[in-house]
Amino acid sequence: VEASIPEPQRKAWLEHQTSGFKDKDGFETEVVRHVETTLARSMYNCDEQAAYSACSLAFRDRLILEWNRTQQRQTFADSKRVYYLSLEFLMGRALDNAMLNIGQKDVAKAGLAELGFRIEDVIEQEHDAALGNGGLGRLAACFLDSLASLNYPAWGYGLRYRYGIFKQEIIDGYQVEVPDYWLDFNPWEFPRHDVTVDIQFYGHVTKRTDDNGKTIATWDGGEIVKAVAYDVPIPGYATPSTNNLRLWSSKAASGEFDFQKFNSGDYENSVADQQRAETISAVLYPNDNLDRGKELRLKQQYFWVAASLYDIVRRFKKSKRAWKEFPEQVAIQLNDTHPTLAVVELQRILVDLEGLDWDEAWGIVTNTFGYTNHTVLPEALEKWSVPLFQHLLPRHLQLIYDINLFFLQTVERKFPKDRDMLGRVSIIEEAQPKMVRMAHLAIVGSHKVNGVAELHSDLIKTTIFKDFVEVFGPDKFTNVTNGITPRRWLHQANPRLSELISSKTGSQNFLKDLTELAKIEHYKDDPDFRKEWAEIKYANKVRLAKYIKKTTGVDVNPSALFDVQVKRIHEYKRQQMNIFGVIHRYLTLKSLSPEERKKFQPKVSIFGGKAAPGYWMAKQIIHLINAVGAVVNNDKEIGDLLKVIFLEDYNVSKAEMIIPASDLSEHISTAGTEASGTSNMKFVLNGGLIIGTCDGANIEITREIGEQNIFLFGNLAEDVEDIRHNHTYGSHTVDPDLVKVFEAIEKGTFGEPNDFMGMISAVRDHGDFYLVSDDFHSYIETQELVDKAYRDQEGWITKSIESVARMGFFSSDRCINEYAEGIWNIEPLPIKDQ
Ligand code: CJB
Repeated sequence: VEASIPEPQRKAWLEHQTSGFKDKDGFETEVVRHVETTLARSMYNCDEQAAYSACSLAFRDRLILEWNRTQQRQTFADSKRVYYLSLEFLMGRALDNAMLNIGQKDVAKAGLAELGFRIEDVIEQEHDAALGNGGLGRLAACFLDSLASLNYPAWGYGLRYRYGIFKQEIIDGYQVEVPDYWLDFNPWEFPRHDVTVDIQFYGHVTKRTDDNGKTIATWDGGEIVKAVAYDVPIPGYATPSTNNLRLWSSKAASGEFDFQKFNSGDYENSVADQQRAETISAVLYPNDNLDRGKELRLKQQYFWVAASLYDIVRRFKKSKRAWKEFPEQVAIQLNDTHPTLAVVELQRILVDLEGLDWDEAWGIVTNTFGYTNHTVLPEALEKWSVPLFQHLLPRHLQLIYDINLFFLQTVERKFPKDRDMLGRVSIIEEAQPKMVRMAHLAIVGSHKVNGVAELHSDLIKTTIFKDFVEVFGPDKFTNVTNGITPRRWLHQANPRLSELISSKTGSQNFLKDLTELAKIEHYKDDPDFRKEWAEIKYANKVRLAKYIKKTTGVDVNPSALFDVQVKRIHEYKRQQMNIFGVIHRYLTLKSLSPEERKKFQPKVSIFGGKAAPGYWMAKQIIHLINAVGAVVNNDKEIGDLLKVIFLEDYNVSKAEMIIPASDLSEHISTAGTEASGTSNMKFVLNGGLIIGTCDGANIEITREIGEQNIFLFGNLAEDVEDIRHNHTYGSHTVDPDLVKVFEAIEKGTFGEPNDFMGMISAVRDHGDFYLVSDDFHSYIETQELVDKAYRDQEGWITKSIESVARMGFFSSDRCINEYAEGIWNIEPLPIKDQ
């Protein structure tokens, strides 16, 4: 029975609800109310944690109202929606973002101050929502911000992991992983116990022929797990639009443990079913750019995809439209290949459950999906074994075989007798055991495939997906260069810089249209502006220096050049080259006389990032960085000339503090390996310069800001293959400066040399796959150019201002508009007065 809506009461109540607080008193009243009632505490016993909780609940109340209105508006408009399917959403903290997007941080600051709290301390209480590994997950979070800010009708779908990415501790110089249980108190999610979907695994398929001679497949038996929806409101910036991120949590279908087993004394097994079911959404796999092929991961993928599609189809069916209109109402974006099963699941729903013809169903499917590729690294391309599929998802495997058959038939028509081509493009790899190539399935099942930066989109067309360009033609493949949200990565992370920019551009509109940054270039020679610019950077460095002192005990001089590399630790990202460079710098300093040393540019080398728990080489890199720090930081001769810092547990909220404090950041991947990079954009947007290779978005950043404002070095992507070939078949000599670095390590300068031999022999004895030695000389030379440029502080400030002014292109708003127009074919929903 549905309650009839008491319209007058509802209206009367809503009239009193505005989307913001009237003033600081209004805000305080709400905080006090939440402390005293929701939290059942007294204001006399309200600590920072309680203040955080109450403040979040007060803002959450504002969000919910707009969230409801947005959903009603979208339902009423009945226009096309986009669904962003991502296994990762690296959201970070929500409160600061909510306050800024609603536009009432000032009110909260004043209100909290009156209640006896500093807003910064309150914000710091929040645990990061860390449901992602790195760039791919953070990109999804930036996209949600832009989708809401631009008023697109959009939903995110993901998994509600009980444990996000592990917390990293550094103990005796080694990484130790600690579980990240983040759900103790999370005011930003709403359990929807009434929104559940039963998800089937295992079982068997039977086929029969109906009266019309049509084959009907039914999938029976196996195991059922329940998916429960948890909704997270996503506020847009300076708009009432508040979108929804729906995360699925797994539960045993019965929801209860087995009392019979319990009563008969079988305590352990009585909860086993429940625990097994809950395991599905228990933990985020902590690998970045690596596919491990674990059964539970495939279970996660199907669980999330099936629940999301059920939800999407249920919403579509309410509109009572014909199936052929599905792609006019629904766009689904596959964030990497992780959700590719959605292609098969939609075909299954349409053919097996809704009775559509194969071809009609397949037309709907391919017009619905778009696929984004984020990497060309072979070890990251997902493959699942056919026997595993057969066991876990028997009907889906049949459908994949049929999809593949029809696809290969079209290929054969186009390329008769080219058996090699058929083998190369097949969705099934003929190996032992056979494997399902998820990227091939994603390409075949989508109408558009995009890379994430120009170079990367070209590379996928000429290397890993070359054959598909021949099969489908070039128009199916496109580029959408990544972007970042300026709300979090400028306004929130660097409030003073944001304030200075708005004072010169005349408003905060640059946060909605980042190309307005261009206006600040007029002020690049204005002495007051330049002074304020430099002071802001310095203040951000002082803040980071204090944090370094607090967390590592090391004193660093804020006037030194802060050189930062923070990102996941990976051989292709080449943190090893950076630390070898630091050792080279240390050896050079040691060889100089005290007089000569005085001329040297003081530097703080700052590292941060997690290694996947099973990635031995990445862990060795972390260990070497810490070992070098332990020696260099305690060398009295060196003092402030060089410090080496490893910041523990790099995450989104730490990035918000570190990025605005950098003078120089390192984006030094082997050319052709980093698809885009997005932190490069964040650093430049905050006035830091870059040392980098001609890789990913570095290339487009250079085009926008000008070659004079970036320090590029190293071999080009087009030459990498030949160089590698030479390493294997030609002569391979290690760069002489790098030899000296290796000798120092081997002498025991940084502790037990055996601890670091893996890194050395990868370069010296195992083909130097990442071209560390080939690029080392050019890297060192370019670092010398950096030192020289930094000594000319005035010149440096000009570079910094020019760079920021020219970063307008890299907003995720531009990026989302490109997806909307070129891939999703959706329009923003206008906001009218309600
Ligand atoms: N990326 O973070 C990941 N994980 C992967 O498994 C594959 C790629 C990154 O995606 C970012 C967003 O597109 C890119 O900027 C970055 O270069 C890429 O490594």
